[in-house]
Amino acid sequence: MRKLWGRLTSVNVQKAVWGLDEAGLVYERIDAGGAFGIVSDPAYRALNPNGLVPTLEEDGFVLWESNAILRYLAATCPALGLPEDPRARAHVDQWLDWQATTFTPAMRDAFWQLFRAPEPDRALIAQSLKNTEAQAAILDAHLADRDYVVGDRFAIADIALGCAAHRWLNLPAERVERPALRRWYERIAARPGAAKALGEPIG
Ligand SMILES: N[C@@H](CCC(=O)N[C@@H](CS)C(=O)NCC(=O)O)C(=O)O
Repeated sequence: MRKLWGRLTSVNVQKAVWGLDEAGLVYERIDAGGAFGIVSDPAYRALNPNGLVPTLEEDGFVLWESNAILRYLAATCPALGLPEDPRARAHVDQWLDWQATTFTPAMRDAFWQLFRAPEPDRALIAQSLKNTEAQAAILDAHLADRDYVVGDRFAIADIALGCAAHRWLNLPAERVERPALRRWYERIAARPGAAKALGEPIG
């Protein structure tokens, strides 16, 4: 039995859902985190001591950290196979790390202030949008002559960055139009495997 814990409004849960759906795996998703609670329950903490989502559970095997979940799915499911070439794999890792350490953190303040703060801090939003524009420009330039983030096939780097781009492109804010980023996002968001992950309002 395979279970995924986490609410669909979490960008990190979206990555895991997209990975599972692309891989064609059967799983039960249990809403957890945010208003659903559960993440502070001792039983959940025993699975994931961080009290965060997502957590994947497969017959006693437990895995947290959304990009680790994506790497695991890619390692075990041919449909999401990692490239064999070590350099191409390294590029997949590079972009996964960049998503987690750079792109998503840059937009965090804007997202929280726009969706969660009772009195949004406009200066914080402006700074976060400015920081994210700089990262979006990097991704846009990278995608200028590519259909996918690494090589010529869809891979987990597209999933991680696709979920981050989904949030970025749907923030209720003004953005610089980035044609290559937009084209790539629309291409991968149209995949059947993305339907559930990207199907909810971002907030
Ligand atoms: N690095 C972790 C971050 C996980 C994380 O921060 N999850 C957020 C949602 S995106 C969370 O669980 N927040 C608390 C909650 O939803 O209750 C990952 O990539 O899985």
